Amino acid sequence: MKRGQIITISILMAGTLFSACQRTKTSEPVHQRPNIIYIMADDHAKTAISAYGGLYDSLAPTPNIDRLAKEGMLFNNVFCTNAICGPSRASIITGKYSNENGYYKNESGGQFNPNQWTFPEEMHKNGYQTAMFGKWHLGSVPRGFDYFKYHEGAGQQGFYWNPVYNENGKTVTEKGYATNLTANFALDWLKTASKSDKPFCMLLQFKAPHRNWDPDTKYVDLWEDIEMPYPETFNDNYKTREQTAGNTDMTMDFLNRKDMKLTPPEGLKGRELQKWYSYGNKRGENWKPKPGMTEEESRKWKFQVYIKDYLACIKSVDDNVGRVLKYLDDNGLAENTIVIYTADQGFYLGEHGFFDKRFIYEESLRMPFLVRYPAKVKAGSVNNDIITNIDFAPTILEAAGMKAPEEVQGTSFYSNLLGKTPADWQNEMYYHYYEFPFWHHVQPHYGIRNERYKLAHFYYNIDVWEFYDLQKDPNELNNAINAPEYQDVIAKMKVELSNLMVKYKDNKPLGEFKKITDTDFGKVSNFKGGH
Ligand code: SGN
Ligand code: CA
Repeated sequence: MKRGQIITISILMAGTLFSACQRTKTSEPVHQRPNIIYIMADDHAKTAISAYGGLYDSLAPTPNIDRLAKEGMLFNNVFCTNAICGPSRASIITGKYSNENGYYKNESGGQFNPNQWTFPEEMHKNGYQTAMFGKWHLGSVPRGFDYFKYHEGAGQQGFYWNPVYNENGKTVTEKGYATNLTANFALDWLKTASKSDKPFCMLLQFKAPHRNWDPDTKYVDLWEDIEMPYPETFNDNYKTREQTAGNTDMTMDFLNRKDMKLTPPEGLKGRELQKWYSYGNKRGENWKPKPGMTEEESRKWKFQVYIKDYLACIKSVDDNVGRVLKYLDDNGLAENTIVIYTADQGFYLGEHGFFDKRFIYEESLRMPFLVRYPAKVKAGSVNNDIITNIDFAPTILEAAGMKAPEEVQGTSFYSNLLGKTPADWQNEMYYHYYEFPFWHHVQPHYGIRNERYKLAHFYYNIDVWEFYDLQKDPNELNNAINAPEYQDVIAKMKVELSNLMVKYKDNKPLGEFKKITDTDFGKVSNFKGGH
């Protein structure tokens, strides 16, 4: 070894010792705290990630997202507590149910109360550099971020093309495709953040693959000559579920002309044009793409356009996840950076004849969840524990050496992530959905799901209980609420459901729940931070 090298190494060692002694209020030495990259897509069903397998895994693979499973842990049973955008996001950052964080609905759901505890703000207070990119959709000015750039327009849904962002309070219009742009901004921030001594926590929240499923130009015709396979329950007749699954506005019949990328007649402008595009949204507007088509041909045609555009949007999300992973690889950051990939809820890809989400049924209840953390998480591992979106905040904090305050309702699954599930880990979860009738006419309901069974009460202007044995009926086609063989289990689960409602402080009279559905809390776009 040359003299110069010895000196360099001595300096480096001294630096390491120095930073090891530098401690924050938290238990971990500064230099050991991991970076966090929390990636969340909008409406990305687990069935559209090839690591989870399924109908489209070879036709539309997601190699970059799959890397997280190969190099980290894949979670099979992560559930959303209120399967709709804003409320799920509010639950994720607060670690609380909608009834505790006050954010129940999207439509007339009001503004997220920014004066409450959130995990990004906690990380910021404890020395993390923090940033958020993409979809925010909470109508409030984001707090606890050094930098943010979120979608404005269309009630904070944002636009796929030439999107408008709110960059630290300033409105800016950018040229290009939203998924690529959002990742560009995130990577730009990372370049600076990763040079600092402080760890970083970045929320990268893609708008895609949300409705109206507008793919990047290069992916528009990817599967032109292929007929995509249909899910088993595409032709569900809703028997035993007539008033719930059988009475929605989310079947193929409700896909509108804009979703189907039809070209409007020339000369239509403004409101008239919007009206033309949104035709299909309302009951009685079911249209056929070609004269003479049967109902079935029409439904199938719409499904093909829908699923191809949806999967094509995901191609761009996957590409950009790849860019982020490459950045970490190229800069020696992979080992100590926790990368999470998830979505705000699940989604129907034709199951039960649906698109959209909202129901406690499996396809919308389930969230994809993959975590890579090479320093501590075993590559290629799989976890089957029951976890919900209120558990994310305490987990991320624990990974960063912090503890969530008592008021947080979720439980950290950090130990589960390290491969050691606590013996007393939760074996059931609680669900509550409120928005009705707009959009999609899904009855408000609450329920419980455990490892085998699911029980739900749909209560707004009907009084319907449903019960499913997921082992015998994984597709939830047979509401077995009246089946004699299940009466003992149902009675027991009703008690467990009441206990969960008490535990999560949601044990209120039905009238109060209905009031929440009926209350107009205001439009996201009407608030400062909304637009
Ligand atoms: C929009 C969509 C709905 C969708 C909601 C909620 N209609 O209003 O289909 O259910 O968003 O989505 S659209 O014609 O405007 O696309 S969420 O992801 O924000 O919960
Ligand atoms: Ca969503």
